[in-house]
Amino acid sequence: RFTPTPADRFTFGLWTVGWQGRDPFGDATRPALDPVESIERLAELGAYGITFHDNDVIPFEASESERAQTITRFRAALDKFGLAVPMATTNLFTHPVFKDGAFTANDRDVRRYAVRKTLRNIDLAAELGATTYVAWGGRDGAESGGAKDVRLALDRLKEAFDLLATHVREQGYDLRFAIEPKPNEPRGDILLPTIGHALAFIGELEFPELFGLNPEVGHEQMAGLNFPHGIAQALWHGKLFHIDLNGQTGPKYDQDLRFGAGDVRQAFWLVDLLERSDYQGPRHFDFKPARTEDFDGVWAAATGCMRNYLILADRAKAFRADPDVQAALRDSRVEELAVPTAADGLTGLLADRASFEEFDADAAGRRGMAFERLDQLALEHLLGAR
Ligand code: 3MF
Ligand code: MG
Ligand code: MG
Ligand code: MG
Repeated sequence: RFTPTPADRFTFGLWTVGWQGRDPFGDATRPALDPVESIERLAELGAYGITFHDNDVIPFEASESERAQTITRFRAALDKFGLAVPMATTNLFTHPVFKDGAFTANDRDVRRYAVRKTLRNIDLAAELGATTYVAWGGRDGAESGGAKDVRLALDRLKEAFDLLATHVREQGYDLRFAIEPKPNEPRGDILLPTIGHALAFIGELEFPELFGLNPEVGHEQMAGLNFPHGIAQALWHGKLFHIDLNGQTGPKYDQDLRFGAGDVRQAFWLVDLLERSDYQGPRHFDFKPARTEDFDGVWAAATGCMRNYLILADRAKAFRADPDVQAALRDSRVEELAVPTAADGLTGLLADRASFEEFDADAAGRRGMAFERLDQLALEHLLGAR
């Protein structure tokens, strides 16, 4: 029970299990992991695929021939262990050249380099069969007000995304972009800090249909926002292209806890929403196994991510199937929200005396919503008490 299989479509960033535990105050606590070993272990654990930044596989300084050899070895491992690559992305943040950002660096030569680095990895992503290309701003942001003209930075961000989309169209790739919002860290403030900011920005692009979102649990929660609500809005706009699942305990540094750790109630409502939605993409984990762990702890954390998703899906299903919950949902009039407010149109609404002139606002104000009972039932299902 709760044993993941590839049919569950669980995917992991190579940088997750491969994280060596370096943080701003401490050195690495684990040696580097060979991506081929990660592929083998994740396949054994029941994952469907892996995702990567260019430099998770190909060292930044690799020559053309080293790059080609590395890719050949990487592809062979994917084939051997049967893992897919549904998504890829670019590292535009580690090397010092990106210290002021990539697509929005003040230095034009850095911006041109960043777009070229991304274009090259898009070609590799398409070659490996990826259908989603994630763009996380990384260091596109600032620490001080005078350092970045944000309106110009948004012009340059649009310019970069228009170039990337033009390339995808010209090459005929079956690839869409998923922008990943994050409020801060490593910059003091990052551009496109939340799902809402990113959705609004996409509307200004030349090929908006090629752009959606890759929201991350912890990133929205760092801003104190409700992640399931953000996901619901992304779904509503048809823009949930991909997702980064992990855990976070409120507004603090980007914790990247394994999925299910952190705010388990939001995790429950998230899985309940995803499983009832039309989202068909991978369930992608972007977490960091704590730096206290050895490799046994790394694989335990990866397994925990997948098990917690399956357990929460099971709990959410039981919640929805419970007759007491169905009665509580009725008492809370949850489904009444599906009824249009004025199917009779503006004329009908204006002519309807019951809607205003004869409406008893005091009586309506006295009606209880019965949400407490509904939420208690949810909590009891989540806690395994029902
Ligand atoms: C940073 C992140 C990133 C992105 C990745 C692209 C290193 O907080 O979440 O992970 O997810 O760059 O997908
Ligand atoms: Mg993150
Ligand atoms: Mg992420
Ligand atoms: Mg995070």
